[in-house]
Amino acid sequence: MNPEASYRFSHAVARKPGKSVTQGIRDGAGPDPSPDAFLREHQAYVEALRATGAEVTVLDALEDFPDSVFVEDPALCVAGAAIILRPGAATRFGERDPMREALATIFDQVIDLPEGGYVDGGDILVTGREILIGLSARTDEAGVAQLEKITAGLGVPLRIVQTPPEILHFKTGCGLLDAETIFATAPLVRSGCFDGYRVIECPAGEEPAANLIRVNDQVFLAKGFPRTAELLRSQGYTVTELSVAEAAKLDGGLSCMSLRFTPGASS
Ligand code: CIR
Repeated sequence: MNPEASYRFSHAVARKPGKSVTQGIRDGAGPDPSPDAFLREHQAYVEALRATGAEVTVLDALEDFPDSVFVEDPALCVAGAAIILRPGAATRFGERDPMREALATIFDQVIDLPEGGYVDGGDILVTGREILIGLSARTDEAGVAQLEKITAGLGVPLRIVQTPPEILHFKTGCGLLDAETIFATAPLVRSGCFDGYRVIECPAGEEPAANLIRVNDQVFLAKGFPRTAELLRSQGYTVTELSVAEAAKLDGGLSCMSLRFTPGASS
């Protein structure tokens, strides 16, 4: 693998939130997000992605799919190919068809995850040396077995880990800072799944900050986590803080709202 391909991207894809975002899935009975406020947050997110130098495609809202703003879950773009996943939530399964259509205009190689299981993109962390995938309520062993066949063909090693049961997705609790450095919550650090990497632990009490993303020279961090911002800046990272208050009402965050990739780049 080219280690830098894990955080240097020429392109990104996002999808506008629709009015139906109020119907999005959430754990518990929290408040609905405001569609207008969500749209404003999304616009700021897209602008920040563009400011990193990436070419960003913003797809139209899909009112039939309230969670479709979280484009990370129905696809994985890696090693120059797009893989259409099989989201594990029934109301999200249909997001794969419009995502396939969109990615087919960008990628020469679009591969469907075969039937037999489920995988959400939120459970996948691509590092500079491998794909880490967390088994969760959305991602099962059968889905991972199918994915492994595809990623092996692309020349990218895949390692299975466990998403802690208290979080939705593996990346709810971690994010990549550079090819060799992972930012993660204490339970994930303690699990040992990042042994061999340089790890920066999320300050206690700021756990939602763990869903950060590195895009080219920037680290995007959720707004409202001052100790994390200071820690990362002290380690030399260039940090841009973005509000994800509306996405958070649906258990979403920074990684979920874009697919980031370089089309045609091999592993
Ligand atoms: C869901 O439950 O599927 C959405 N409400 C949130 C998805 C967040 N996606 C992500 O963490 N990759």
